[in-house]
Amino acid sequence: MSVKFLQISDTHLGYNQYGLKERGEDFFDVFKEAIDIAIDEKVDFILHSGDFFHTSRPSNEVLLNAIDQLKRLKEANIPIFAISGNHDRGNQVRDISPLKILENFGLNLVENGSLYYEGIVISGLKYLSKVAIREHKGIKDFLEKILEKSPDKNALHLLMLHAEFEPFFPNSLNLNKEVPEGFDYIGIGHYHIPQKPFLMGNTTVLYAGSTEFTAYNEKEENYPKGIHLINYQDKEFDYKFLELKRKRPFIRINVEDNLEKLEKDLKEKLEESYEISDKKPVVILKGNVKNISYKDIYTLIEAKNFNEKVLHFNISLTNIFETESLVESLSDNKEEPIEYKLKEFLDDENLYNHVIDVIATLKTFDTTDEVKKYLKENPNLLDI
Ligand SMILES: [Mn+2]
Repeated sequence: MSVKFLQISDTHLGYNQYGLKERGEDFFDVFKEAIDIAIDEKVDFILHSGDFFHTSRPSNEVLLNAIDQLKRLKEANIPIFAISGNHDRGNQVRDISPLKILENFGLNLVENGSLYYEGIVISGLKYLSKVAIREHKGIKDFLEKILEKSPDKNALHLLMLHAEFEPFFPNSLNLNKEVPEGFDYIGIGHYHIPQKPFLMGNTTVLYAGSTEFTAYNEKEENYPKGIHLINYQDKEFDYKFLELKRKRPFIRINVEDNLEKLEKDLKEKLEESYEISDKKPVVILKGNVKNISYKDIYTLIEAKNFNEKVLHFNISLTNIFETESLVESLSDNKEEPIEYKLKEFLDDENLYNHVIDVIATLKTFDTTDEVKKYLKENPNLLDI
């Protein structure tokens, strides 16, 4: 038997990152590119391992655009099988997964069970809450039941999962212990950096990754975004990673106490970016500085018209001087600064650090108008 399919995951349709419609369009651009590839390659089907939508309440426009892409697949006779991820499963009490709507337009939802398609058993387990996982001491019993009910024990068994596994998520499930023998292939969503497939016993495992940046950090920046073309022939999985070209370029620059250097770095990186993509990049500026402020950077951006060449600036500065003065005031404890007061009622250390960062950022502006402008350009400042 031979079969050819596309493994995709974490498309997060409808995510207007940074509050920008353009970012929402980017997520659709790469999704369309994936569908183009499926059609060009004449694959037998697509597996989607969760987080199809960014939220469980996508807008009508997002639903309509998703349905348009499903129509293209239907016309090309390519079925798509999917599970819900943590982003789009709905909270079960208040509402159902929006993928249930797409079932009426040809999407095959495999939430906790199997479908039998042309001699292949395609199984899926949607994202489960931490409570459900604790109650069942993992996901193994779900997977064992799926296998028990398999319509054809000798068929090729493909599985989709969307869950947290070691080592990508600390203190999470151990894939080796959770998966019973009997699945030939597992496509896993949730972890956003695409990995190469590996063998676990007789099972081929692939962490698919996301198709666009939902978060941008040092860990993700050096990895491409893409999808996976899988060819199963003579009992072996042959594999090809296909990079998606329509993704938005991201640039990261380390900010030092030198505005001239920043200008030079920015110019260089923008030129490089325009060589690989006609999309204006998102620019991440980060640094530990003493003598320059957000305001200085915004003044530079405006004076040199960088706004015209960049989709969005995401700036985050840590001010060495501010941190030092905070430590001093904490130790002598003469008057209680707001940071000290906050510690009394913010138990969570991450939350505390986040709030302190926000305050430090806002302190560098002189007027409310400046703060408003900054918040408009960096709406994710308050994301927790
Ligand atoms: Mn995701």
